[in-house]
Amino acid sequence: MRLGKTSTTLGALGVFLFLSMATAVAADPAAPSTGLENIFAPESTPAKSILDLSLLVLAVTAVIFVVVCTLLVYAVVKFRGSADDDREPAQVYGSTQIELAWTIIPILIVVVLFLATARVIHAVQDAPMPATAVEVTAIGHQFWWEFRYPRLGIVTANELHVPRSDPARPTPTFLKLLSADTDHSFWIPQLAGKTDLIPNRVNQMWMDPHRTGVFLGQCAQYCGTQHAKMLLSVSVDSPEDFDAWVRAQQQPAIQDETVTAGRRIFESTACINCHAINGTAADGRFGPDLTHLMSRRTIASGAAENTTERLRLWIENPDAIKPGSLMPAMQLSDADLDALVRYLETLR
Ligand code: HEC
Ligand SMILES: [Cu+2]
Repeated sequence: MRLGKTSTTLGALGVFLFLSMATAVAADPAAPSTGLENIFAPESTPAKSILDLSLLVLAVTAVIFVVVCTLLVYAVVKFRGSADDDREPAQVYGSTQIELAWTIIPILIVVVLFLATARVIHAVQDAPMPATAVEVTAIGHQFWWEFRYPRLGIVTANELHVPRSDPARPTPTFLKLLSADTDHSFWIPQLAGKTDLIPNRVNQMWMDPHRTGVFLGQCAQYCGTQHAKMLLSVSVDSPEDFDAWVRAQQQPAIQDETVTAGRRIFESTACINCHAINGTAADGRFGPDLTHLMSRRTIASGAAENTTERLRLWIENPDAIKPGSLMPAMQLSDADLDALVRYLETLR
């Protein structure tokens, strides 16, 4: 009787798992992003191939689950004994048929799963790069992302921009993944599989998003204290918007005479050792490029909105927003802070 209870529990668990999977699959892909990215709503070829493969694996294993549970319930009910019956049941040894069946069927299942997986890995990892592809080098830092577009001469941080890829004229984005310090991992669930960024190694990945919008991800490999505040944001733009963004990013920083005071503070303190501002003396590479800081919605890898008040707080004391971040508090006076923020806010 105890066995019977176990299998009822197992059965209920199975039904629960199945229902929760079914509701996840039914989620509306057009629904506004909740910030919780849905692996069941792929928007790019690699993510779609991975989802299709996992649905196949889930289907195969679900069938096995149902068959095993059914046999288990059947056996428990059919062969249950009564309390006063202490005879041994009949013992059966060496049925060639049964031995063959439970050897060959699992081997066939494994071969099918292996072949299907190998096909998807090949299609995703060996996809040739078309001439129209956008090339990006993504570099993981503690605790932010650097994005370089070597062919376009752009350097930016934390908010990746890629063009929508239309099936008629594909413009996929091919990424080279590097690390400046330790292991990080690049994962935008709706766009592509997870790939690590490893020091002294070049990894690759690509995505061809079919829909415009902002897709979120998160560093998926523990890399230090602020690993959890390493948001990845990919803005998929229409081809026109992407071109406009590229042209704006290619400009050197705006020189605004009204904020010279702030600029002087920036250039006479350690800021320039860590940050680059294209067209000025600042060419540090330890922190994010600030040439077009104001084109980003957030600062510090999504840790704060890019507003006057948060920007000021960040420069005054980065730890207030991201404890353990690798930017030091510079002990500036209130007047200097105000002037600096006014300068930074001209960097559109
Ligand atoms: C020792 C190197 C270092 C110095 C000096 C430094 N920073 Fe930073 N800064 C960083 C790092 C590293 C980050 C990224 C922090 C993170 O997101 O974890 C950063 C981030 C920033 C950001 C946010 C950029 C973005 O897009 O997220 C701003 C703005 C900024 N620093 C301004 C300044 C200013 C102004 C100064 C001088 C008062 C300064 N920094 C001095 C290293 C430095
Ligand atoms: Cu990381």
